[in-house]
Amino acid sequence: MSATLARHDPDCIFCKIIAGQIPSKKVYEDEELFAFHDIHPAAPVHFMIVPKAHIPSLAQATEADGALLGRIMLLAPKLALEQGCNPYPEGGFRVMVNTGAEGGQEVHHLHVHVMGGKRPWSRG
Ligand code: DGP
Repeated sequence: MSATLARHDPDCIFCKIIAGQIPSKKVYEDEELFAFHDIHPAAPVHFMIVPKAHIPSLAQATEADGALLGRIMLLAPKLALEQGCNPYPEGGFRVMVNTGAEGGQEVHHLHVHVMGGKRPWSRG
């Protein structure tokens, strides 16, 4: 079994989205990463990039996940532009990783929010 499949939680809503068991508005997919629109957008452009591996939160990421996290960060600006965010520096976007209850995390599968578009936003 691959490392990615070994880190799958059948009860996780984002694992189900990645597996296609729950529909989503997909933005991007490769072997390791999946990106899709947030069901409750807080900005004109609002999608999330998630690892396919079930890492519950940033607090559980390890040194071994370093390259994966780096790939997410480098993918964010590319997808942000593709999804309609305006270019830096007049435009740009926000990257947010809610972690744990006090960090506002509701879904316990590591996800990186990417938000942009003309302000004001609801989480502005
Ligand atoms: P957070 O608070 O960081 O855990 O944000 C979780 C986000 O996930 C929240 O903004 C809403 C979104 N979300 C929850 N369930 C679904 C779903 O079934 N589909 C999609 N596309 N987004 C979801």
